[in-house]
Amino acid sequence: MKVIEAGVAAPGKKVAIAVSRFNSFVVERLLEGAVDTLERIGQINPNDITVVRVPGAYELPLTVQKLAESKQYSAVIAIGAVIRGGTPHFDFVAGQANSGLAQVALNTGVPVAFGVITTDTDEQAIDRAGVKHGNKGSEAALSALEMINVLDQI
Ligand code: INI
Repeated sequence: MKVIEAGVAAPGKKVAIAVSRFNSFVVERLLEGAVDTLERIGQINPNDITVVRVPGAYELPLTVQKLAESKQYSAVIAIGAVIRGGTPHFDFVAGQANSGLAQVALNTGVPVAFGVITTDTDEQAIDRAGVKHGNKGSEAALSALEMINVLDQI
């Protein structure tokens, strides 16, 4: 039996992070988690990390698509926070971010890590940005690193 699996060190690789400004109080913590994981665990050189800021999670799929199509990056990480308000707007933004990002990965063949949290409350968002439930930006970065190495082997 041949099993393909990979570690998470990827020195020498270039990674892009698309990050939304909306809900910056939590998104900045997710970004910090992602960068820390890329550098400390992935051994990615800080100069090989490109951060692109966009208005909101709705803008992430197009931005990530452009980054992936540039073929300059081994993986792209999307980071954002969609927090439910009292209107259906949440569902449109969260749905577009989710399906749009999945589509980009399939269409370009470049791994796209999903670091967009969708929560009902600010507190749940904070808990996922380095408080009670880890840091989803860091988890997305770990997944990007592993996918870079897995896809390299296939
Ligand atoms: N964008 C977010 O990233 N998170 C949200 O919670 C959010 N809400 O709830 O409205 C949000 N809206 C803005 C949206 O992403 C676009 O930037 C905007 O609609 C302009 O295209």
